[in-house]
Parts: sequence; C-alpha cells; structure tokens
Amino acid sequence: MTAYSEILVDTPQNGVQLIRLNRPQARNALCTALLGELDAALALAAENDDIRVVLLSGSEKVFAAGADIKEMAALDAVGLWKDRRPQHWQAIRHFPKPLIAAVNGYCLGGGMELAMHADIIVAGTDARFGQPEINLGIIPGAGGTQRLVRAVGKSLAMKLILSGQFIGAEEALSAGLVAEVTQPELTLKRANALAETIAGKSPIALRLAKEAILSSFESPLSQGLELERKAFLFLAASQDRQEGINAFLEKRTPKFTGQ
Ligand code: DAK
Repeated sequence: MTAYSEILVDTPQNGVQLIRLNRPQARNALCTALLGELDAALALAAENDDIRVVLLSGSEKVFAAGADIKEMAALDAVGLWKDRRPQHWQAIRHFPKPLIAAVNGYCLGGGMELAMHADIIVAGTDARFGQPEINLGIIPGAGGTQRLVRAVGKSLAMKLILSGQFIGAEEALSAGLVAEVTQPELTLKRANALAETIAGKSPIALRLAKEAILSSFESPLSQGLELERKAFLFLAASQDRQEGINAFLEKRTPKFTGQ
C-alpha cells in the first residue's frame, strides 16, 4: 500500500479512481512532493486494470492555487536545473487513461494547467480559472501558454495570461475550457457519474480515442486521420469490439474486458 501525504487516493469504485489534492493549508499549491505523489498514483492507476478512469479533484473551496510559490522562491538556478517537477508534469501528460478534473473554487496558474492536462473538466459554478503568473513576473510553466490558446482561442488566452484576470465557470464553459458546469455541491458527484459512464466503455477503445484526439494538437489533419484509421483497424482485432457489436445485436448491455 503506497502512503501519500499530499494527496488522498481512494479505493477504486466501479472502475473509477478518485485522487484528491490535499494541502488545504496551502490552497493545494502544487509543491514537488504533491506532484511526485500524483505522478506515482497515476503510474499505479495506469497499471491497474480495475481502474478505467481517474477523477482528480481538489477540495470544496479550491482545486489548486498553482505552483507552490514559497518553494519556487527558494530555488536558485542550480535548484531549478535539478527541479523534478518537469518530469512529474511529463508523466501526468502521458497518463493513458481518461482523466477527469472536478473543479470547485480557485483553479489558478499551475492548478489551471493541471486541470488542462485532464481530458474533461467539470466545474462548479463557484470555480474561478486564471493564470496569474504575470503578477509574479513569470509566465505559465506547465503548458499554459499552449493549452489555453488551444482550449479557448487567442484573444481570451492572451487576456487571461497577460492580465492575470480570472474567469468564472460559465465563461469557461462558453469558451470551451470546461465541458460541464454544475451546482458546487454536485461537482464531484456529476464528474463521478460521467467517469463511471466512461469506465463502462472498452478500455482499449478509450485509450485509442484519447490518443487520437490528443494527436490532433500535434499533427496535421492528414496525419491525424491516418492515426485514426489505423486505430480503428487495430480495434477490429479486439474482443471488446466483438462484444460491443454482439451486445447491440442481442439487445443487452456490453461487458467490456479490455481484451
Ligand atoms: N503557493 C504557496 N502557498 C500558497 C499559494 C501558492 N500558490 N496560494 C496560497 N498559498 C498559501 C498562502 O501563502 C497562505 O499561507 P499562510 O500565509 O497561511 O502560511 C495560505 O495558502 C492561504 O492563502 P490565502 O490567505 O491567500 O487564502 P485566500 O483563500 O484568501 O486566497 C488564493 C486564495 C488562491 C486566491 C490566494 O492564496 C492566491 O492568490 N494564491 C496565489 C495564486 C497564484 O499566484 N498562483 C500562481 C502561482 S505561479 C512550472 C510549472 C508550473 C508553474 C511554473 C513552472 N515548471 C514545470 C517549470 C506554475 C506557476 C504558478 O502556478
């Protein structure tokens, strides 16, 4: 059993692993230890066939207030050179299963970048999204300049990153940053219901769908279409595809095994 101090890792239920950021005294600021634990928990989740989807949340009041500013302040050039955080971010980026973020309250800086590493964001109406790094004389360092512009377009990304201003959940929804907005007390419940729905699908199809969608950010359309075609063909060899089709024809619910 892995022991964690900065995150809470629940027992998986119905194929969903809930991971909660748990540094309330620092508004869930993403210190290196927290990122390391998240990296480790995701590595275990990636290997565990009982886990089909990971649900990531903060507390009821804050998702995460960004990188740990106190820790960052203590890093000199050599400290930054040895910094392990980029490796942890890489691991989060490469997590192969669906990752859903349930966001309540502040979701700022590195916290917003973490939410943007998720495949789907479900937010409470109390969520506040922002990239306030500019107020510290820095810029986003975990992909914010790249992912935010892809999520919401140039003008709003520029406004958020250059001004440090926040937006609320409804604006984030209309901009395409989040997939769904709920009452704050229902955020986790709603995100969990979505996670359970996804967890019932074929794990192989989920993995390939995620890979294909993410590849659209990296490659020209022709290459993305080629990847999709090959993934589609690959799935023809899976038992899950047979099961999905048989279940439809037999008018029953499919039971996907990941084979
Ligand atoms: N880091 C460290 N401590 C933080 C913190 C943070 N980001 N945010 C809050 N805290 C601490 C406060 O210092 C305070 O500690 P004590 O004074 O009690 O010891 C405690 O949490 C409570 O904070 P507040 O009193 O301020 O709480 P409020 O509820 O009034 O306000 C707030 C909540 C989230 C609005 C406020 O705390 C705030 O503005 N926090 C800072 C937000 C911010 O500027 N975030 C951006 C940080 S820069 C990189 C990857 C990523 C990044 C950089 C590099 N690489 C891989 C290279 C990302 C950079 C950032 O995110």
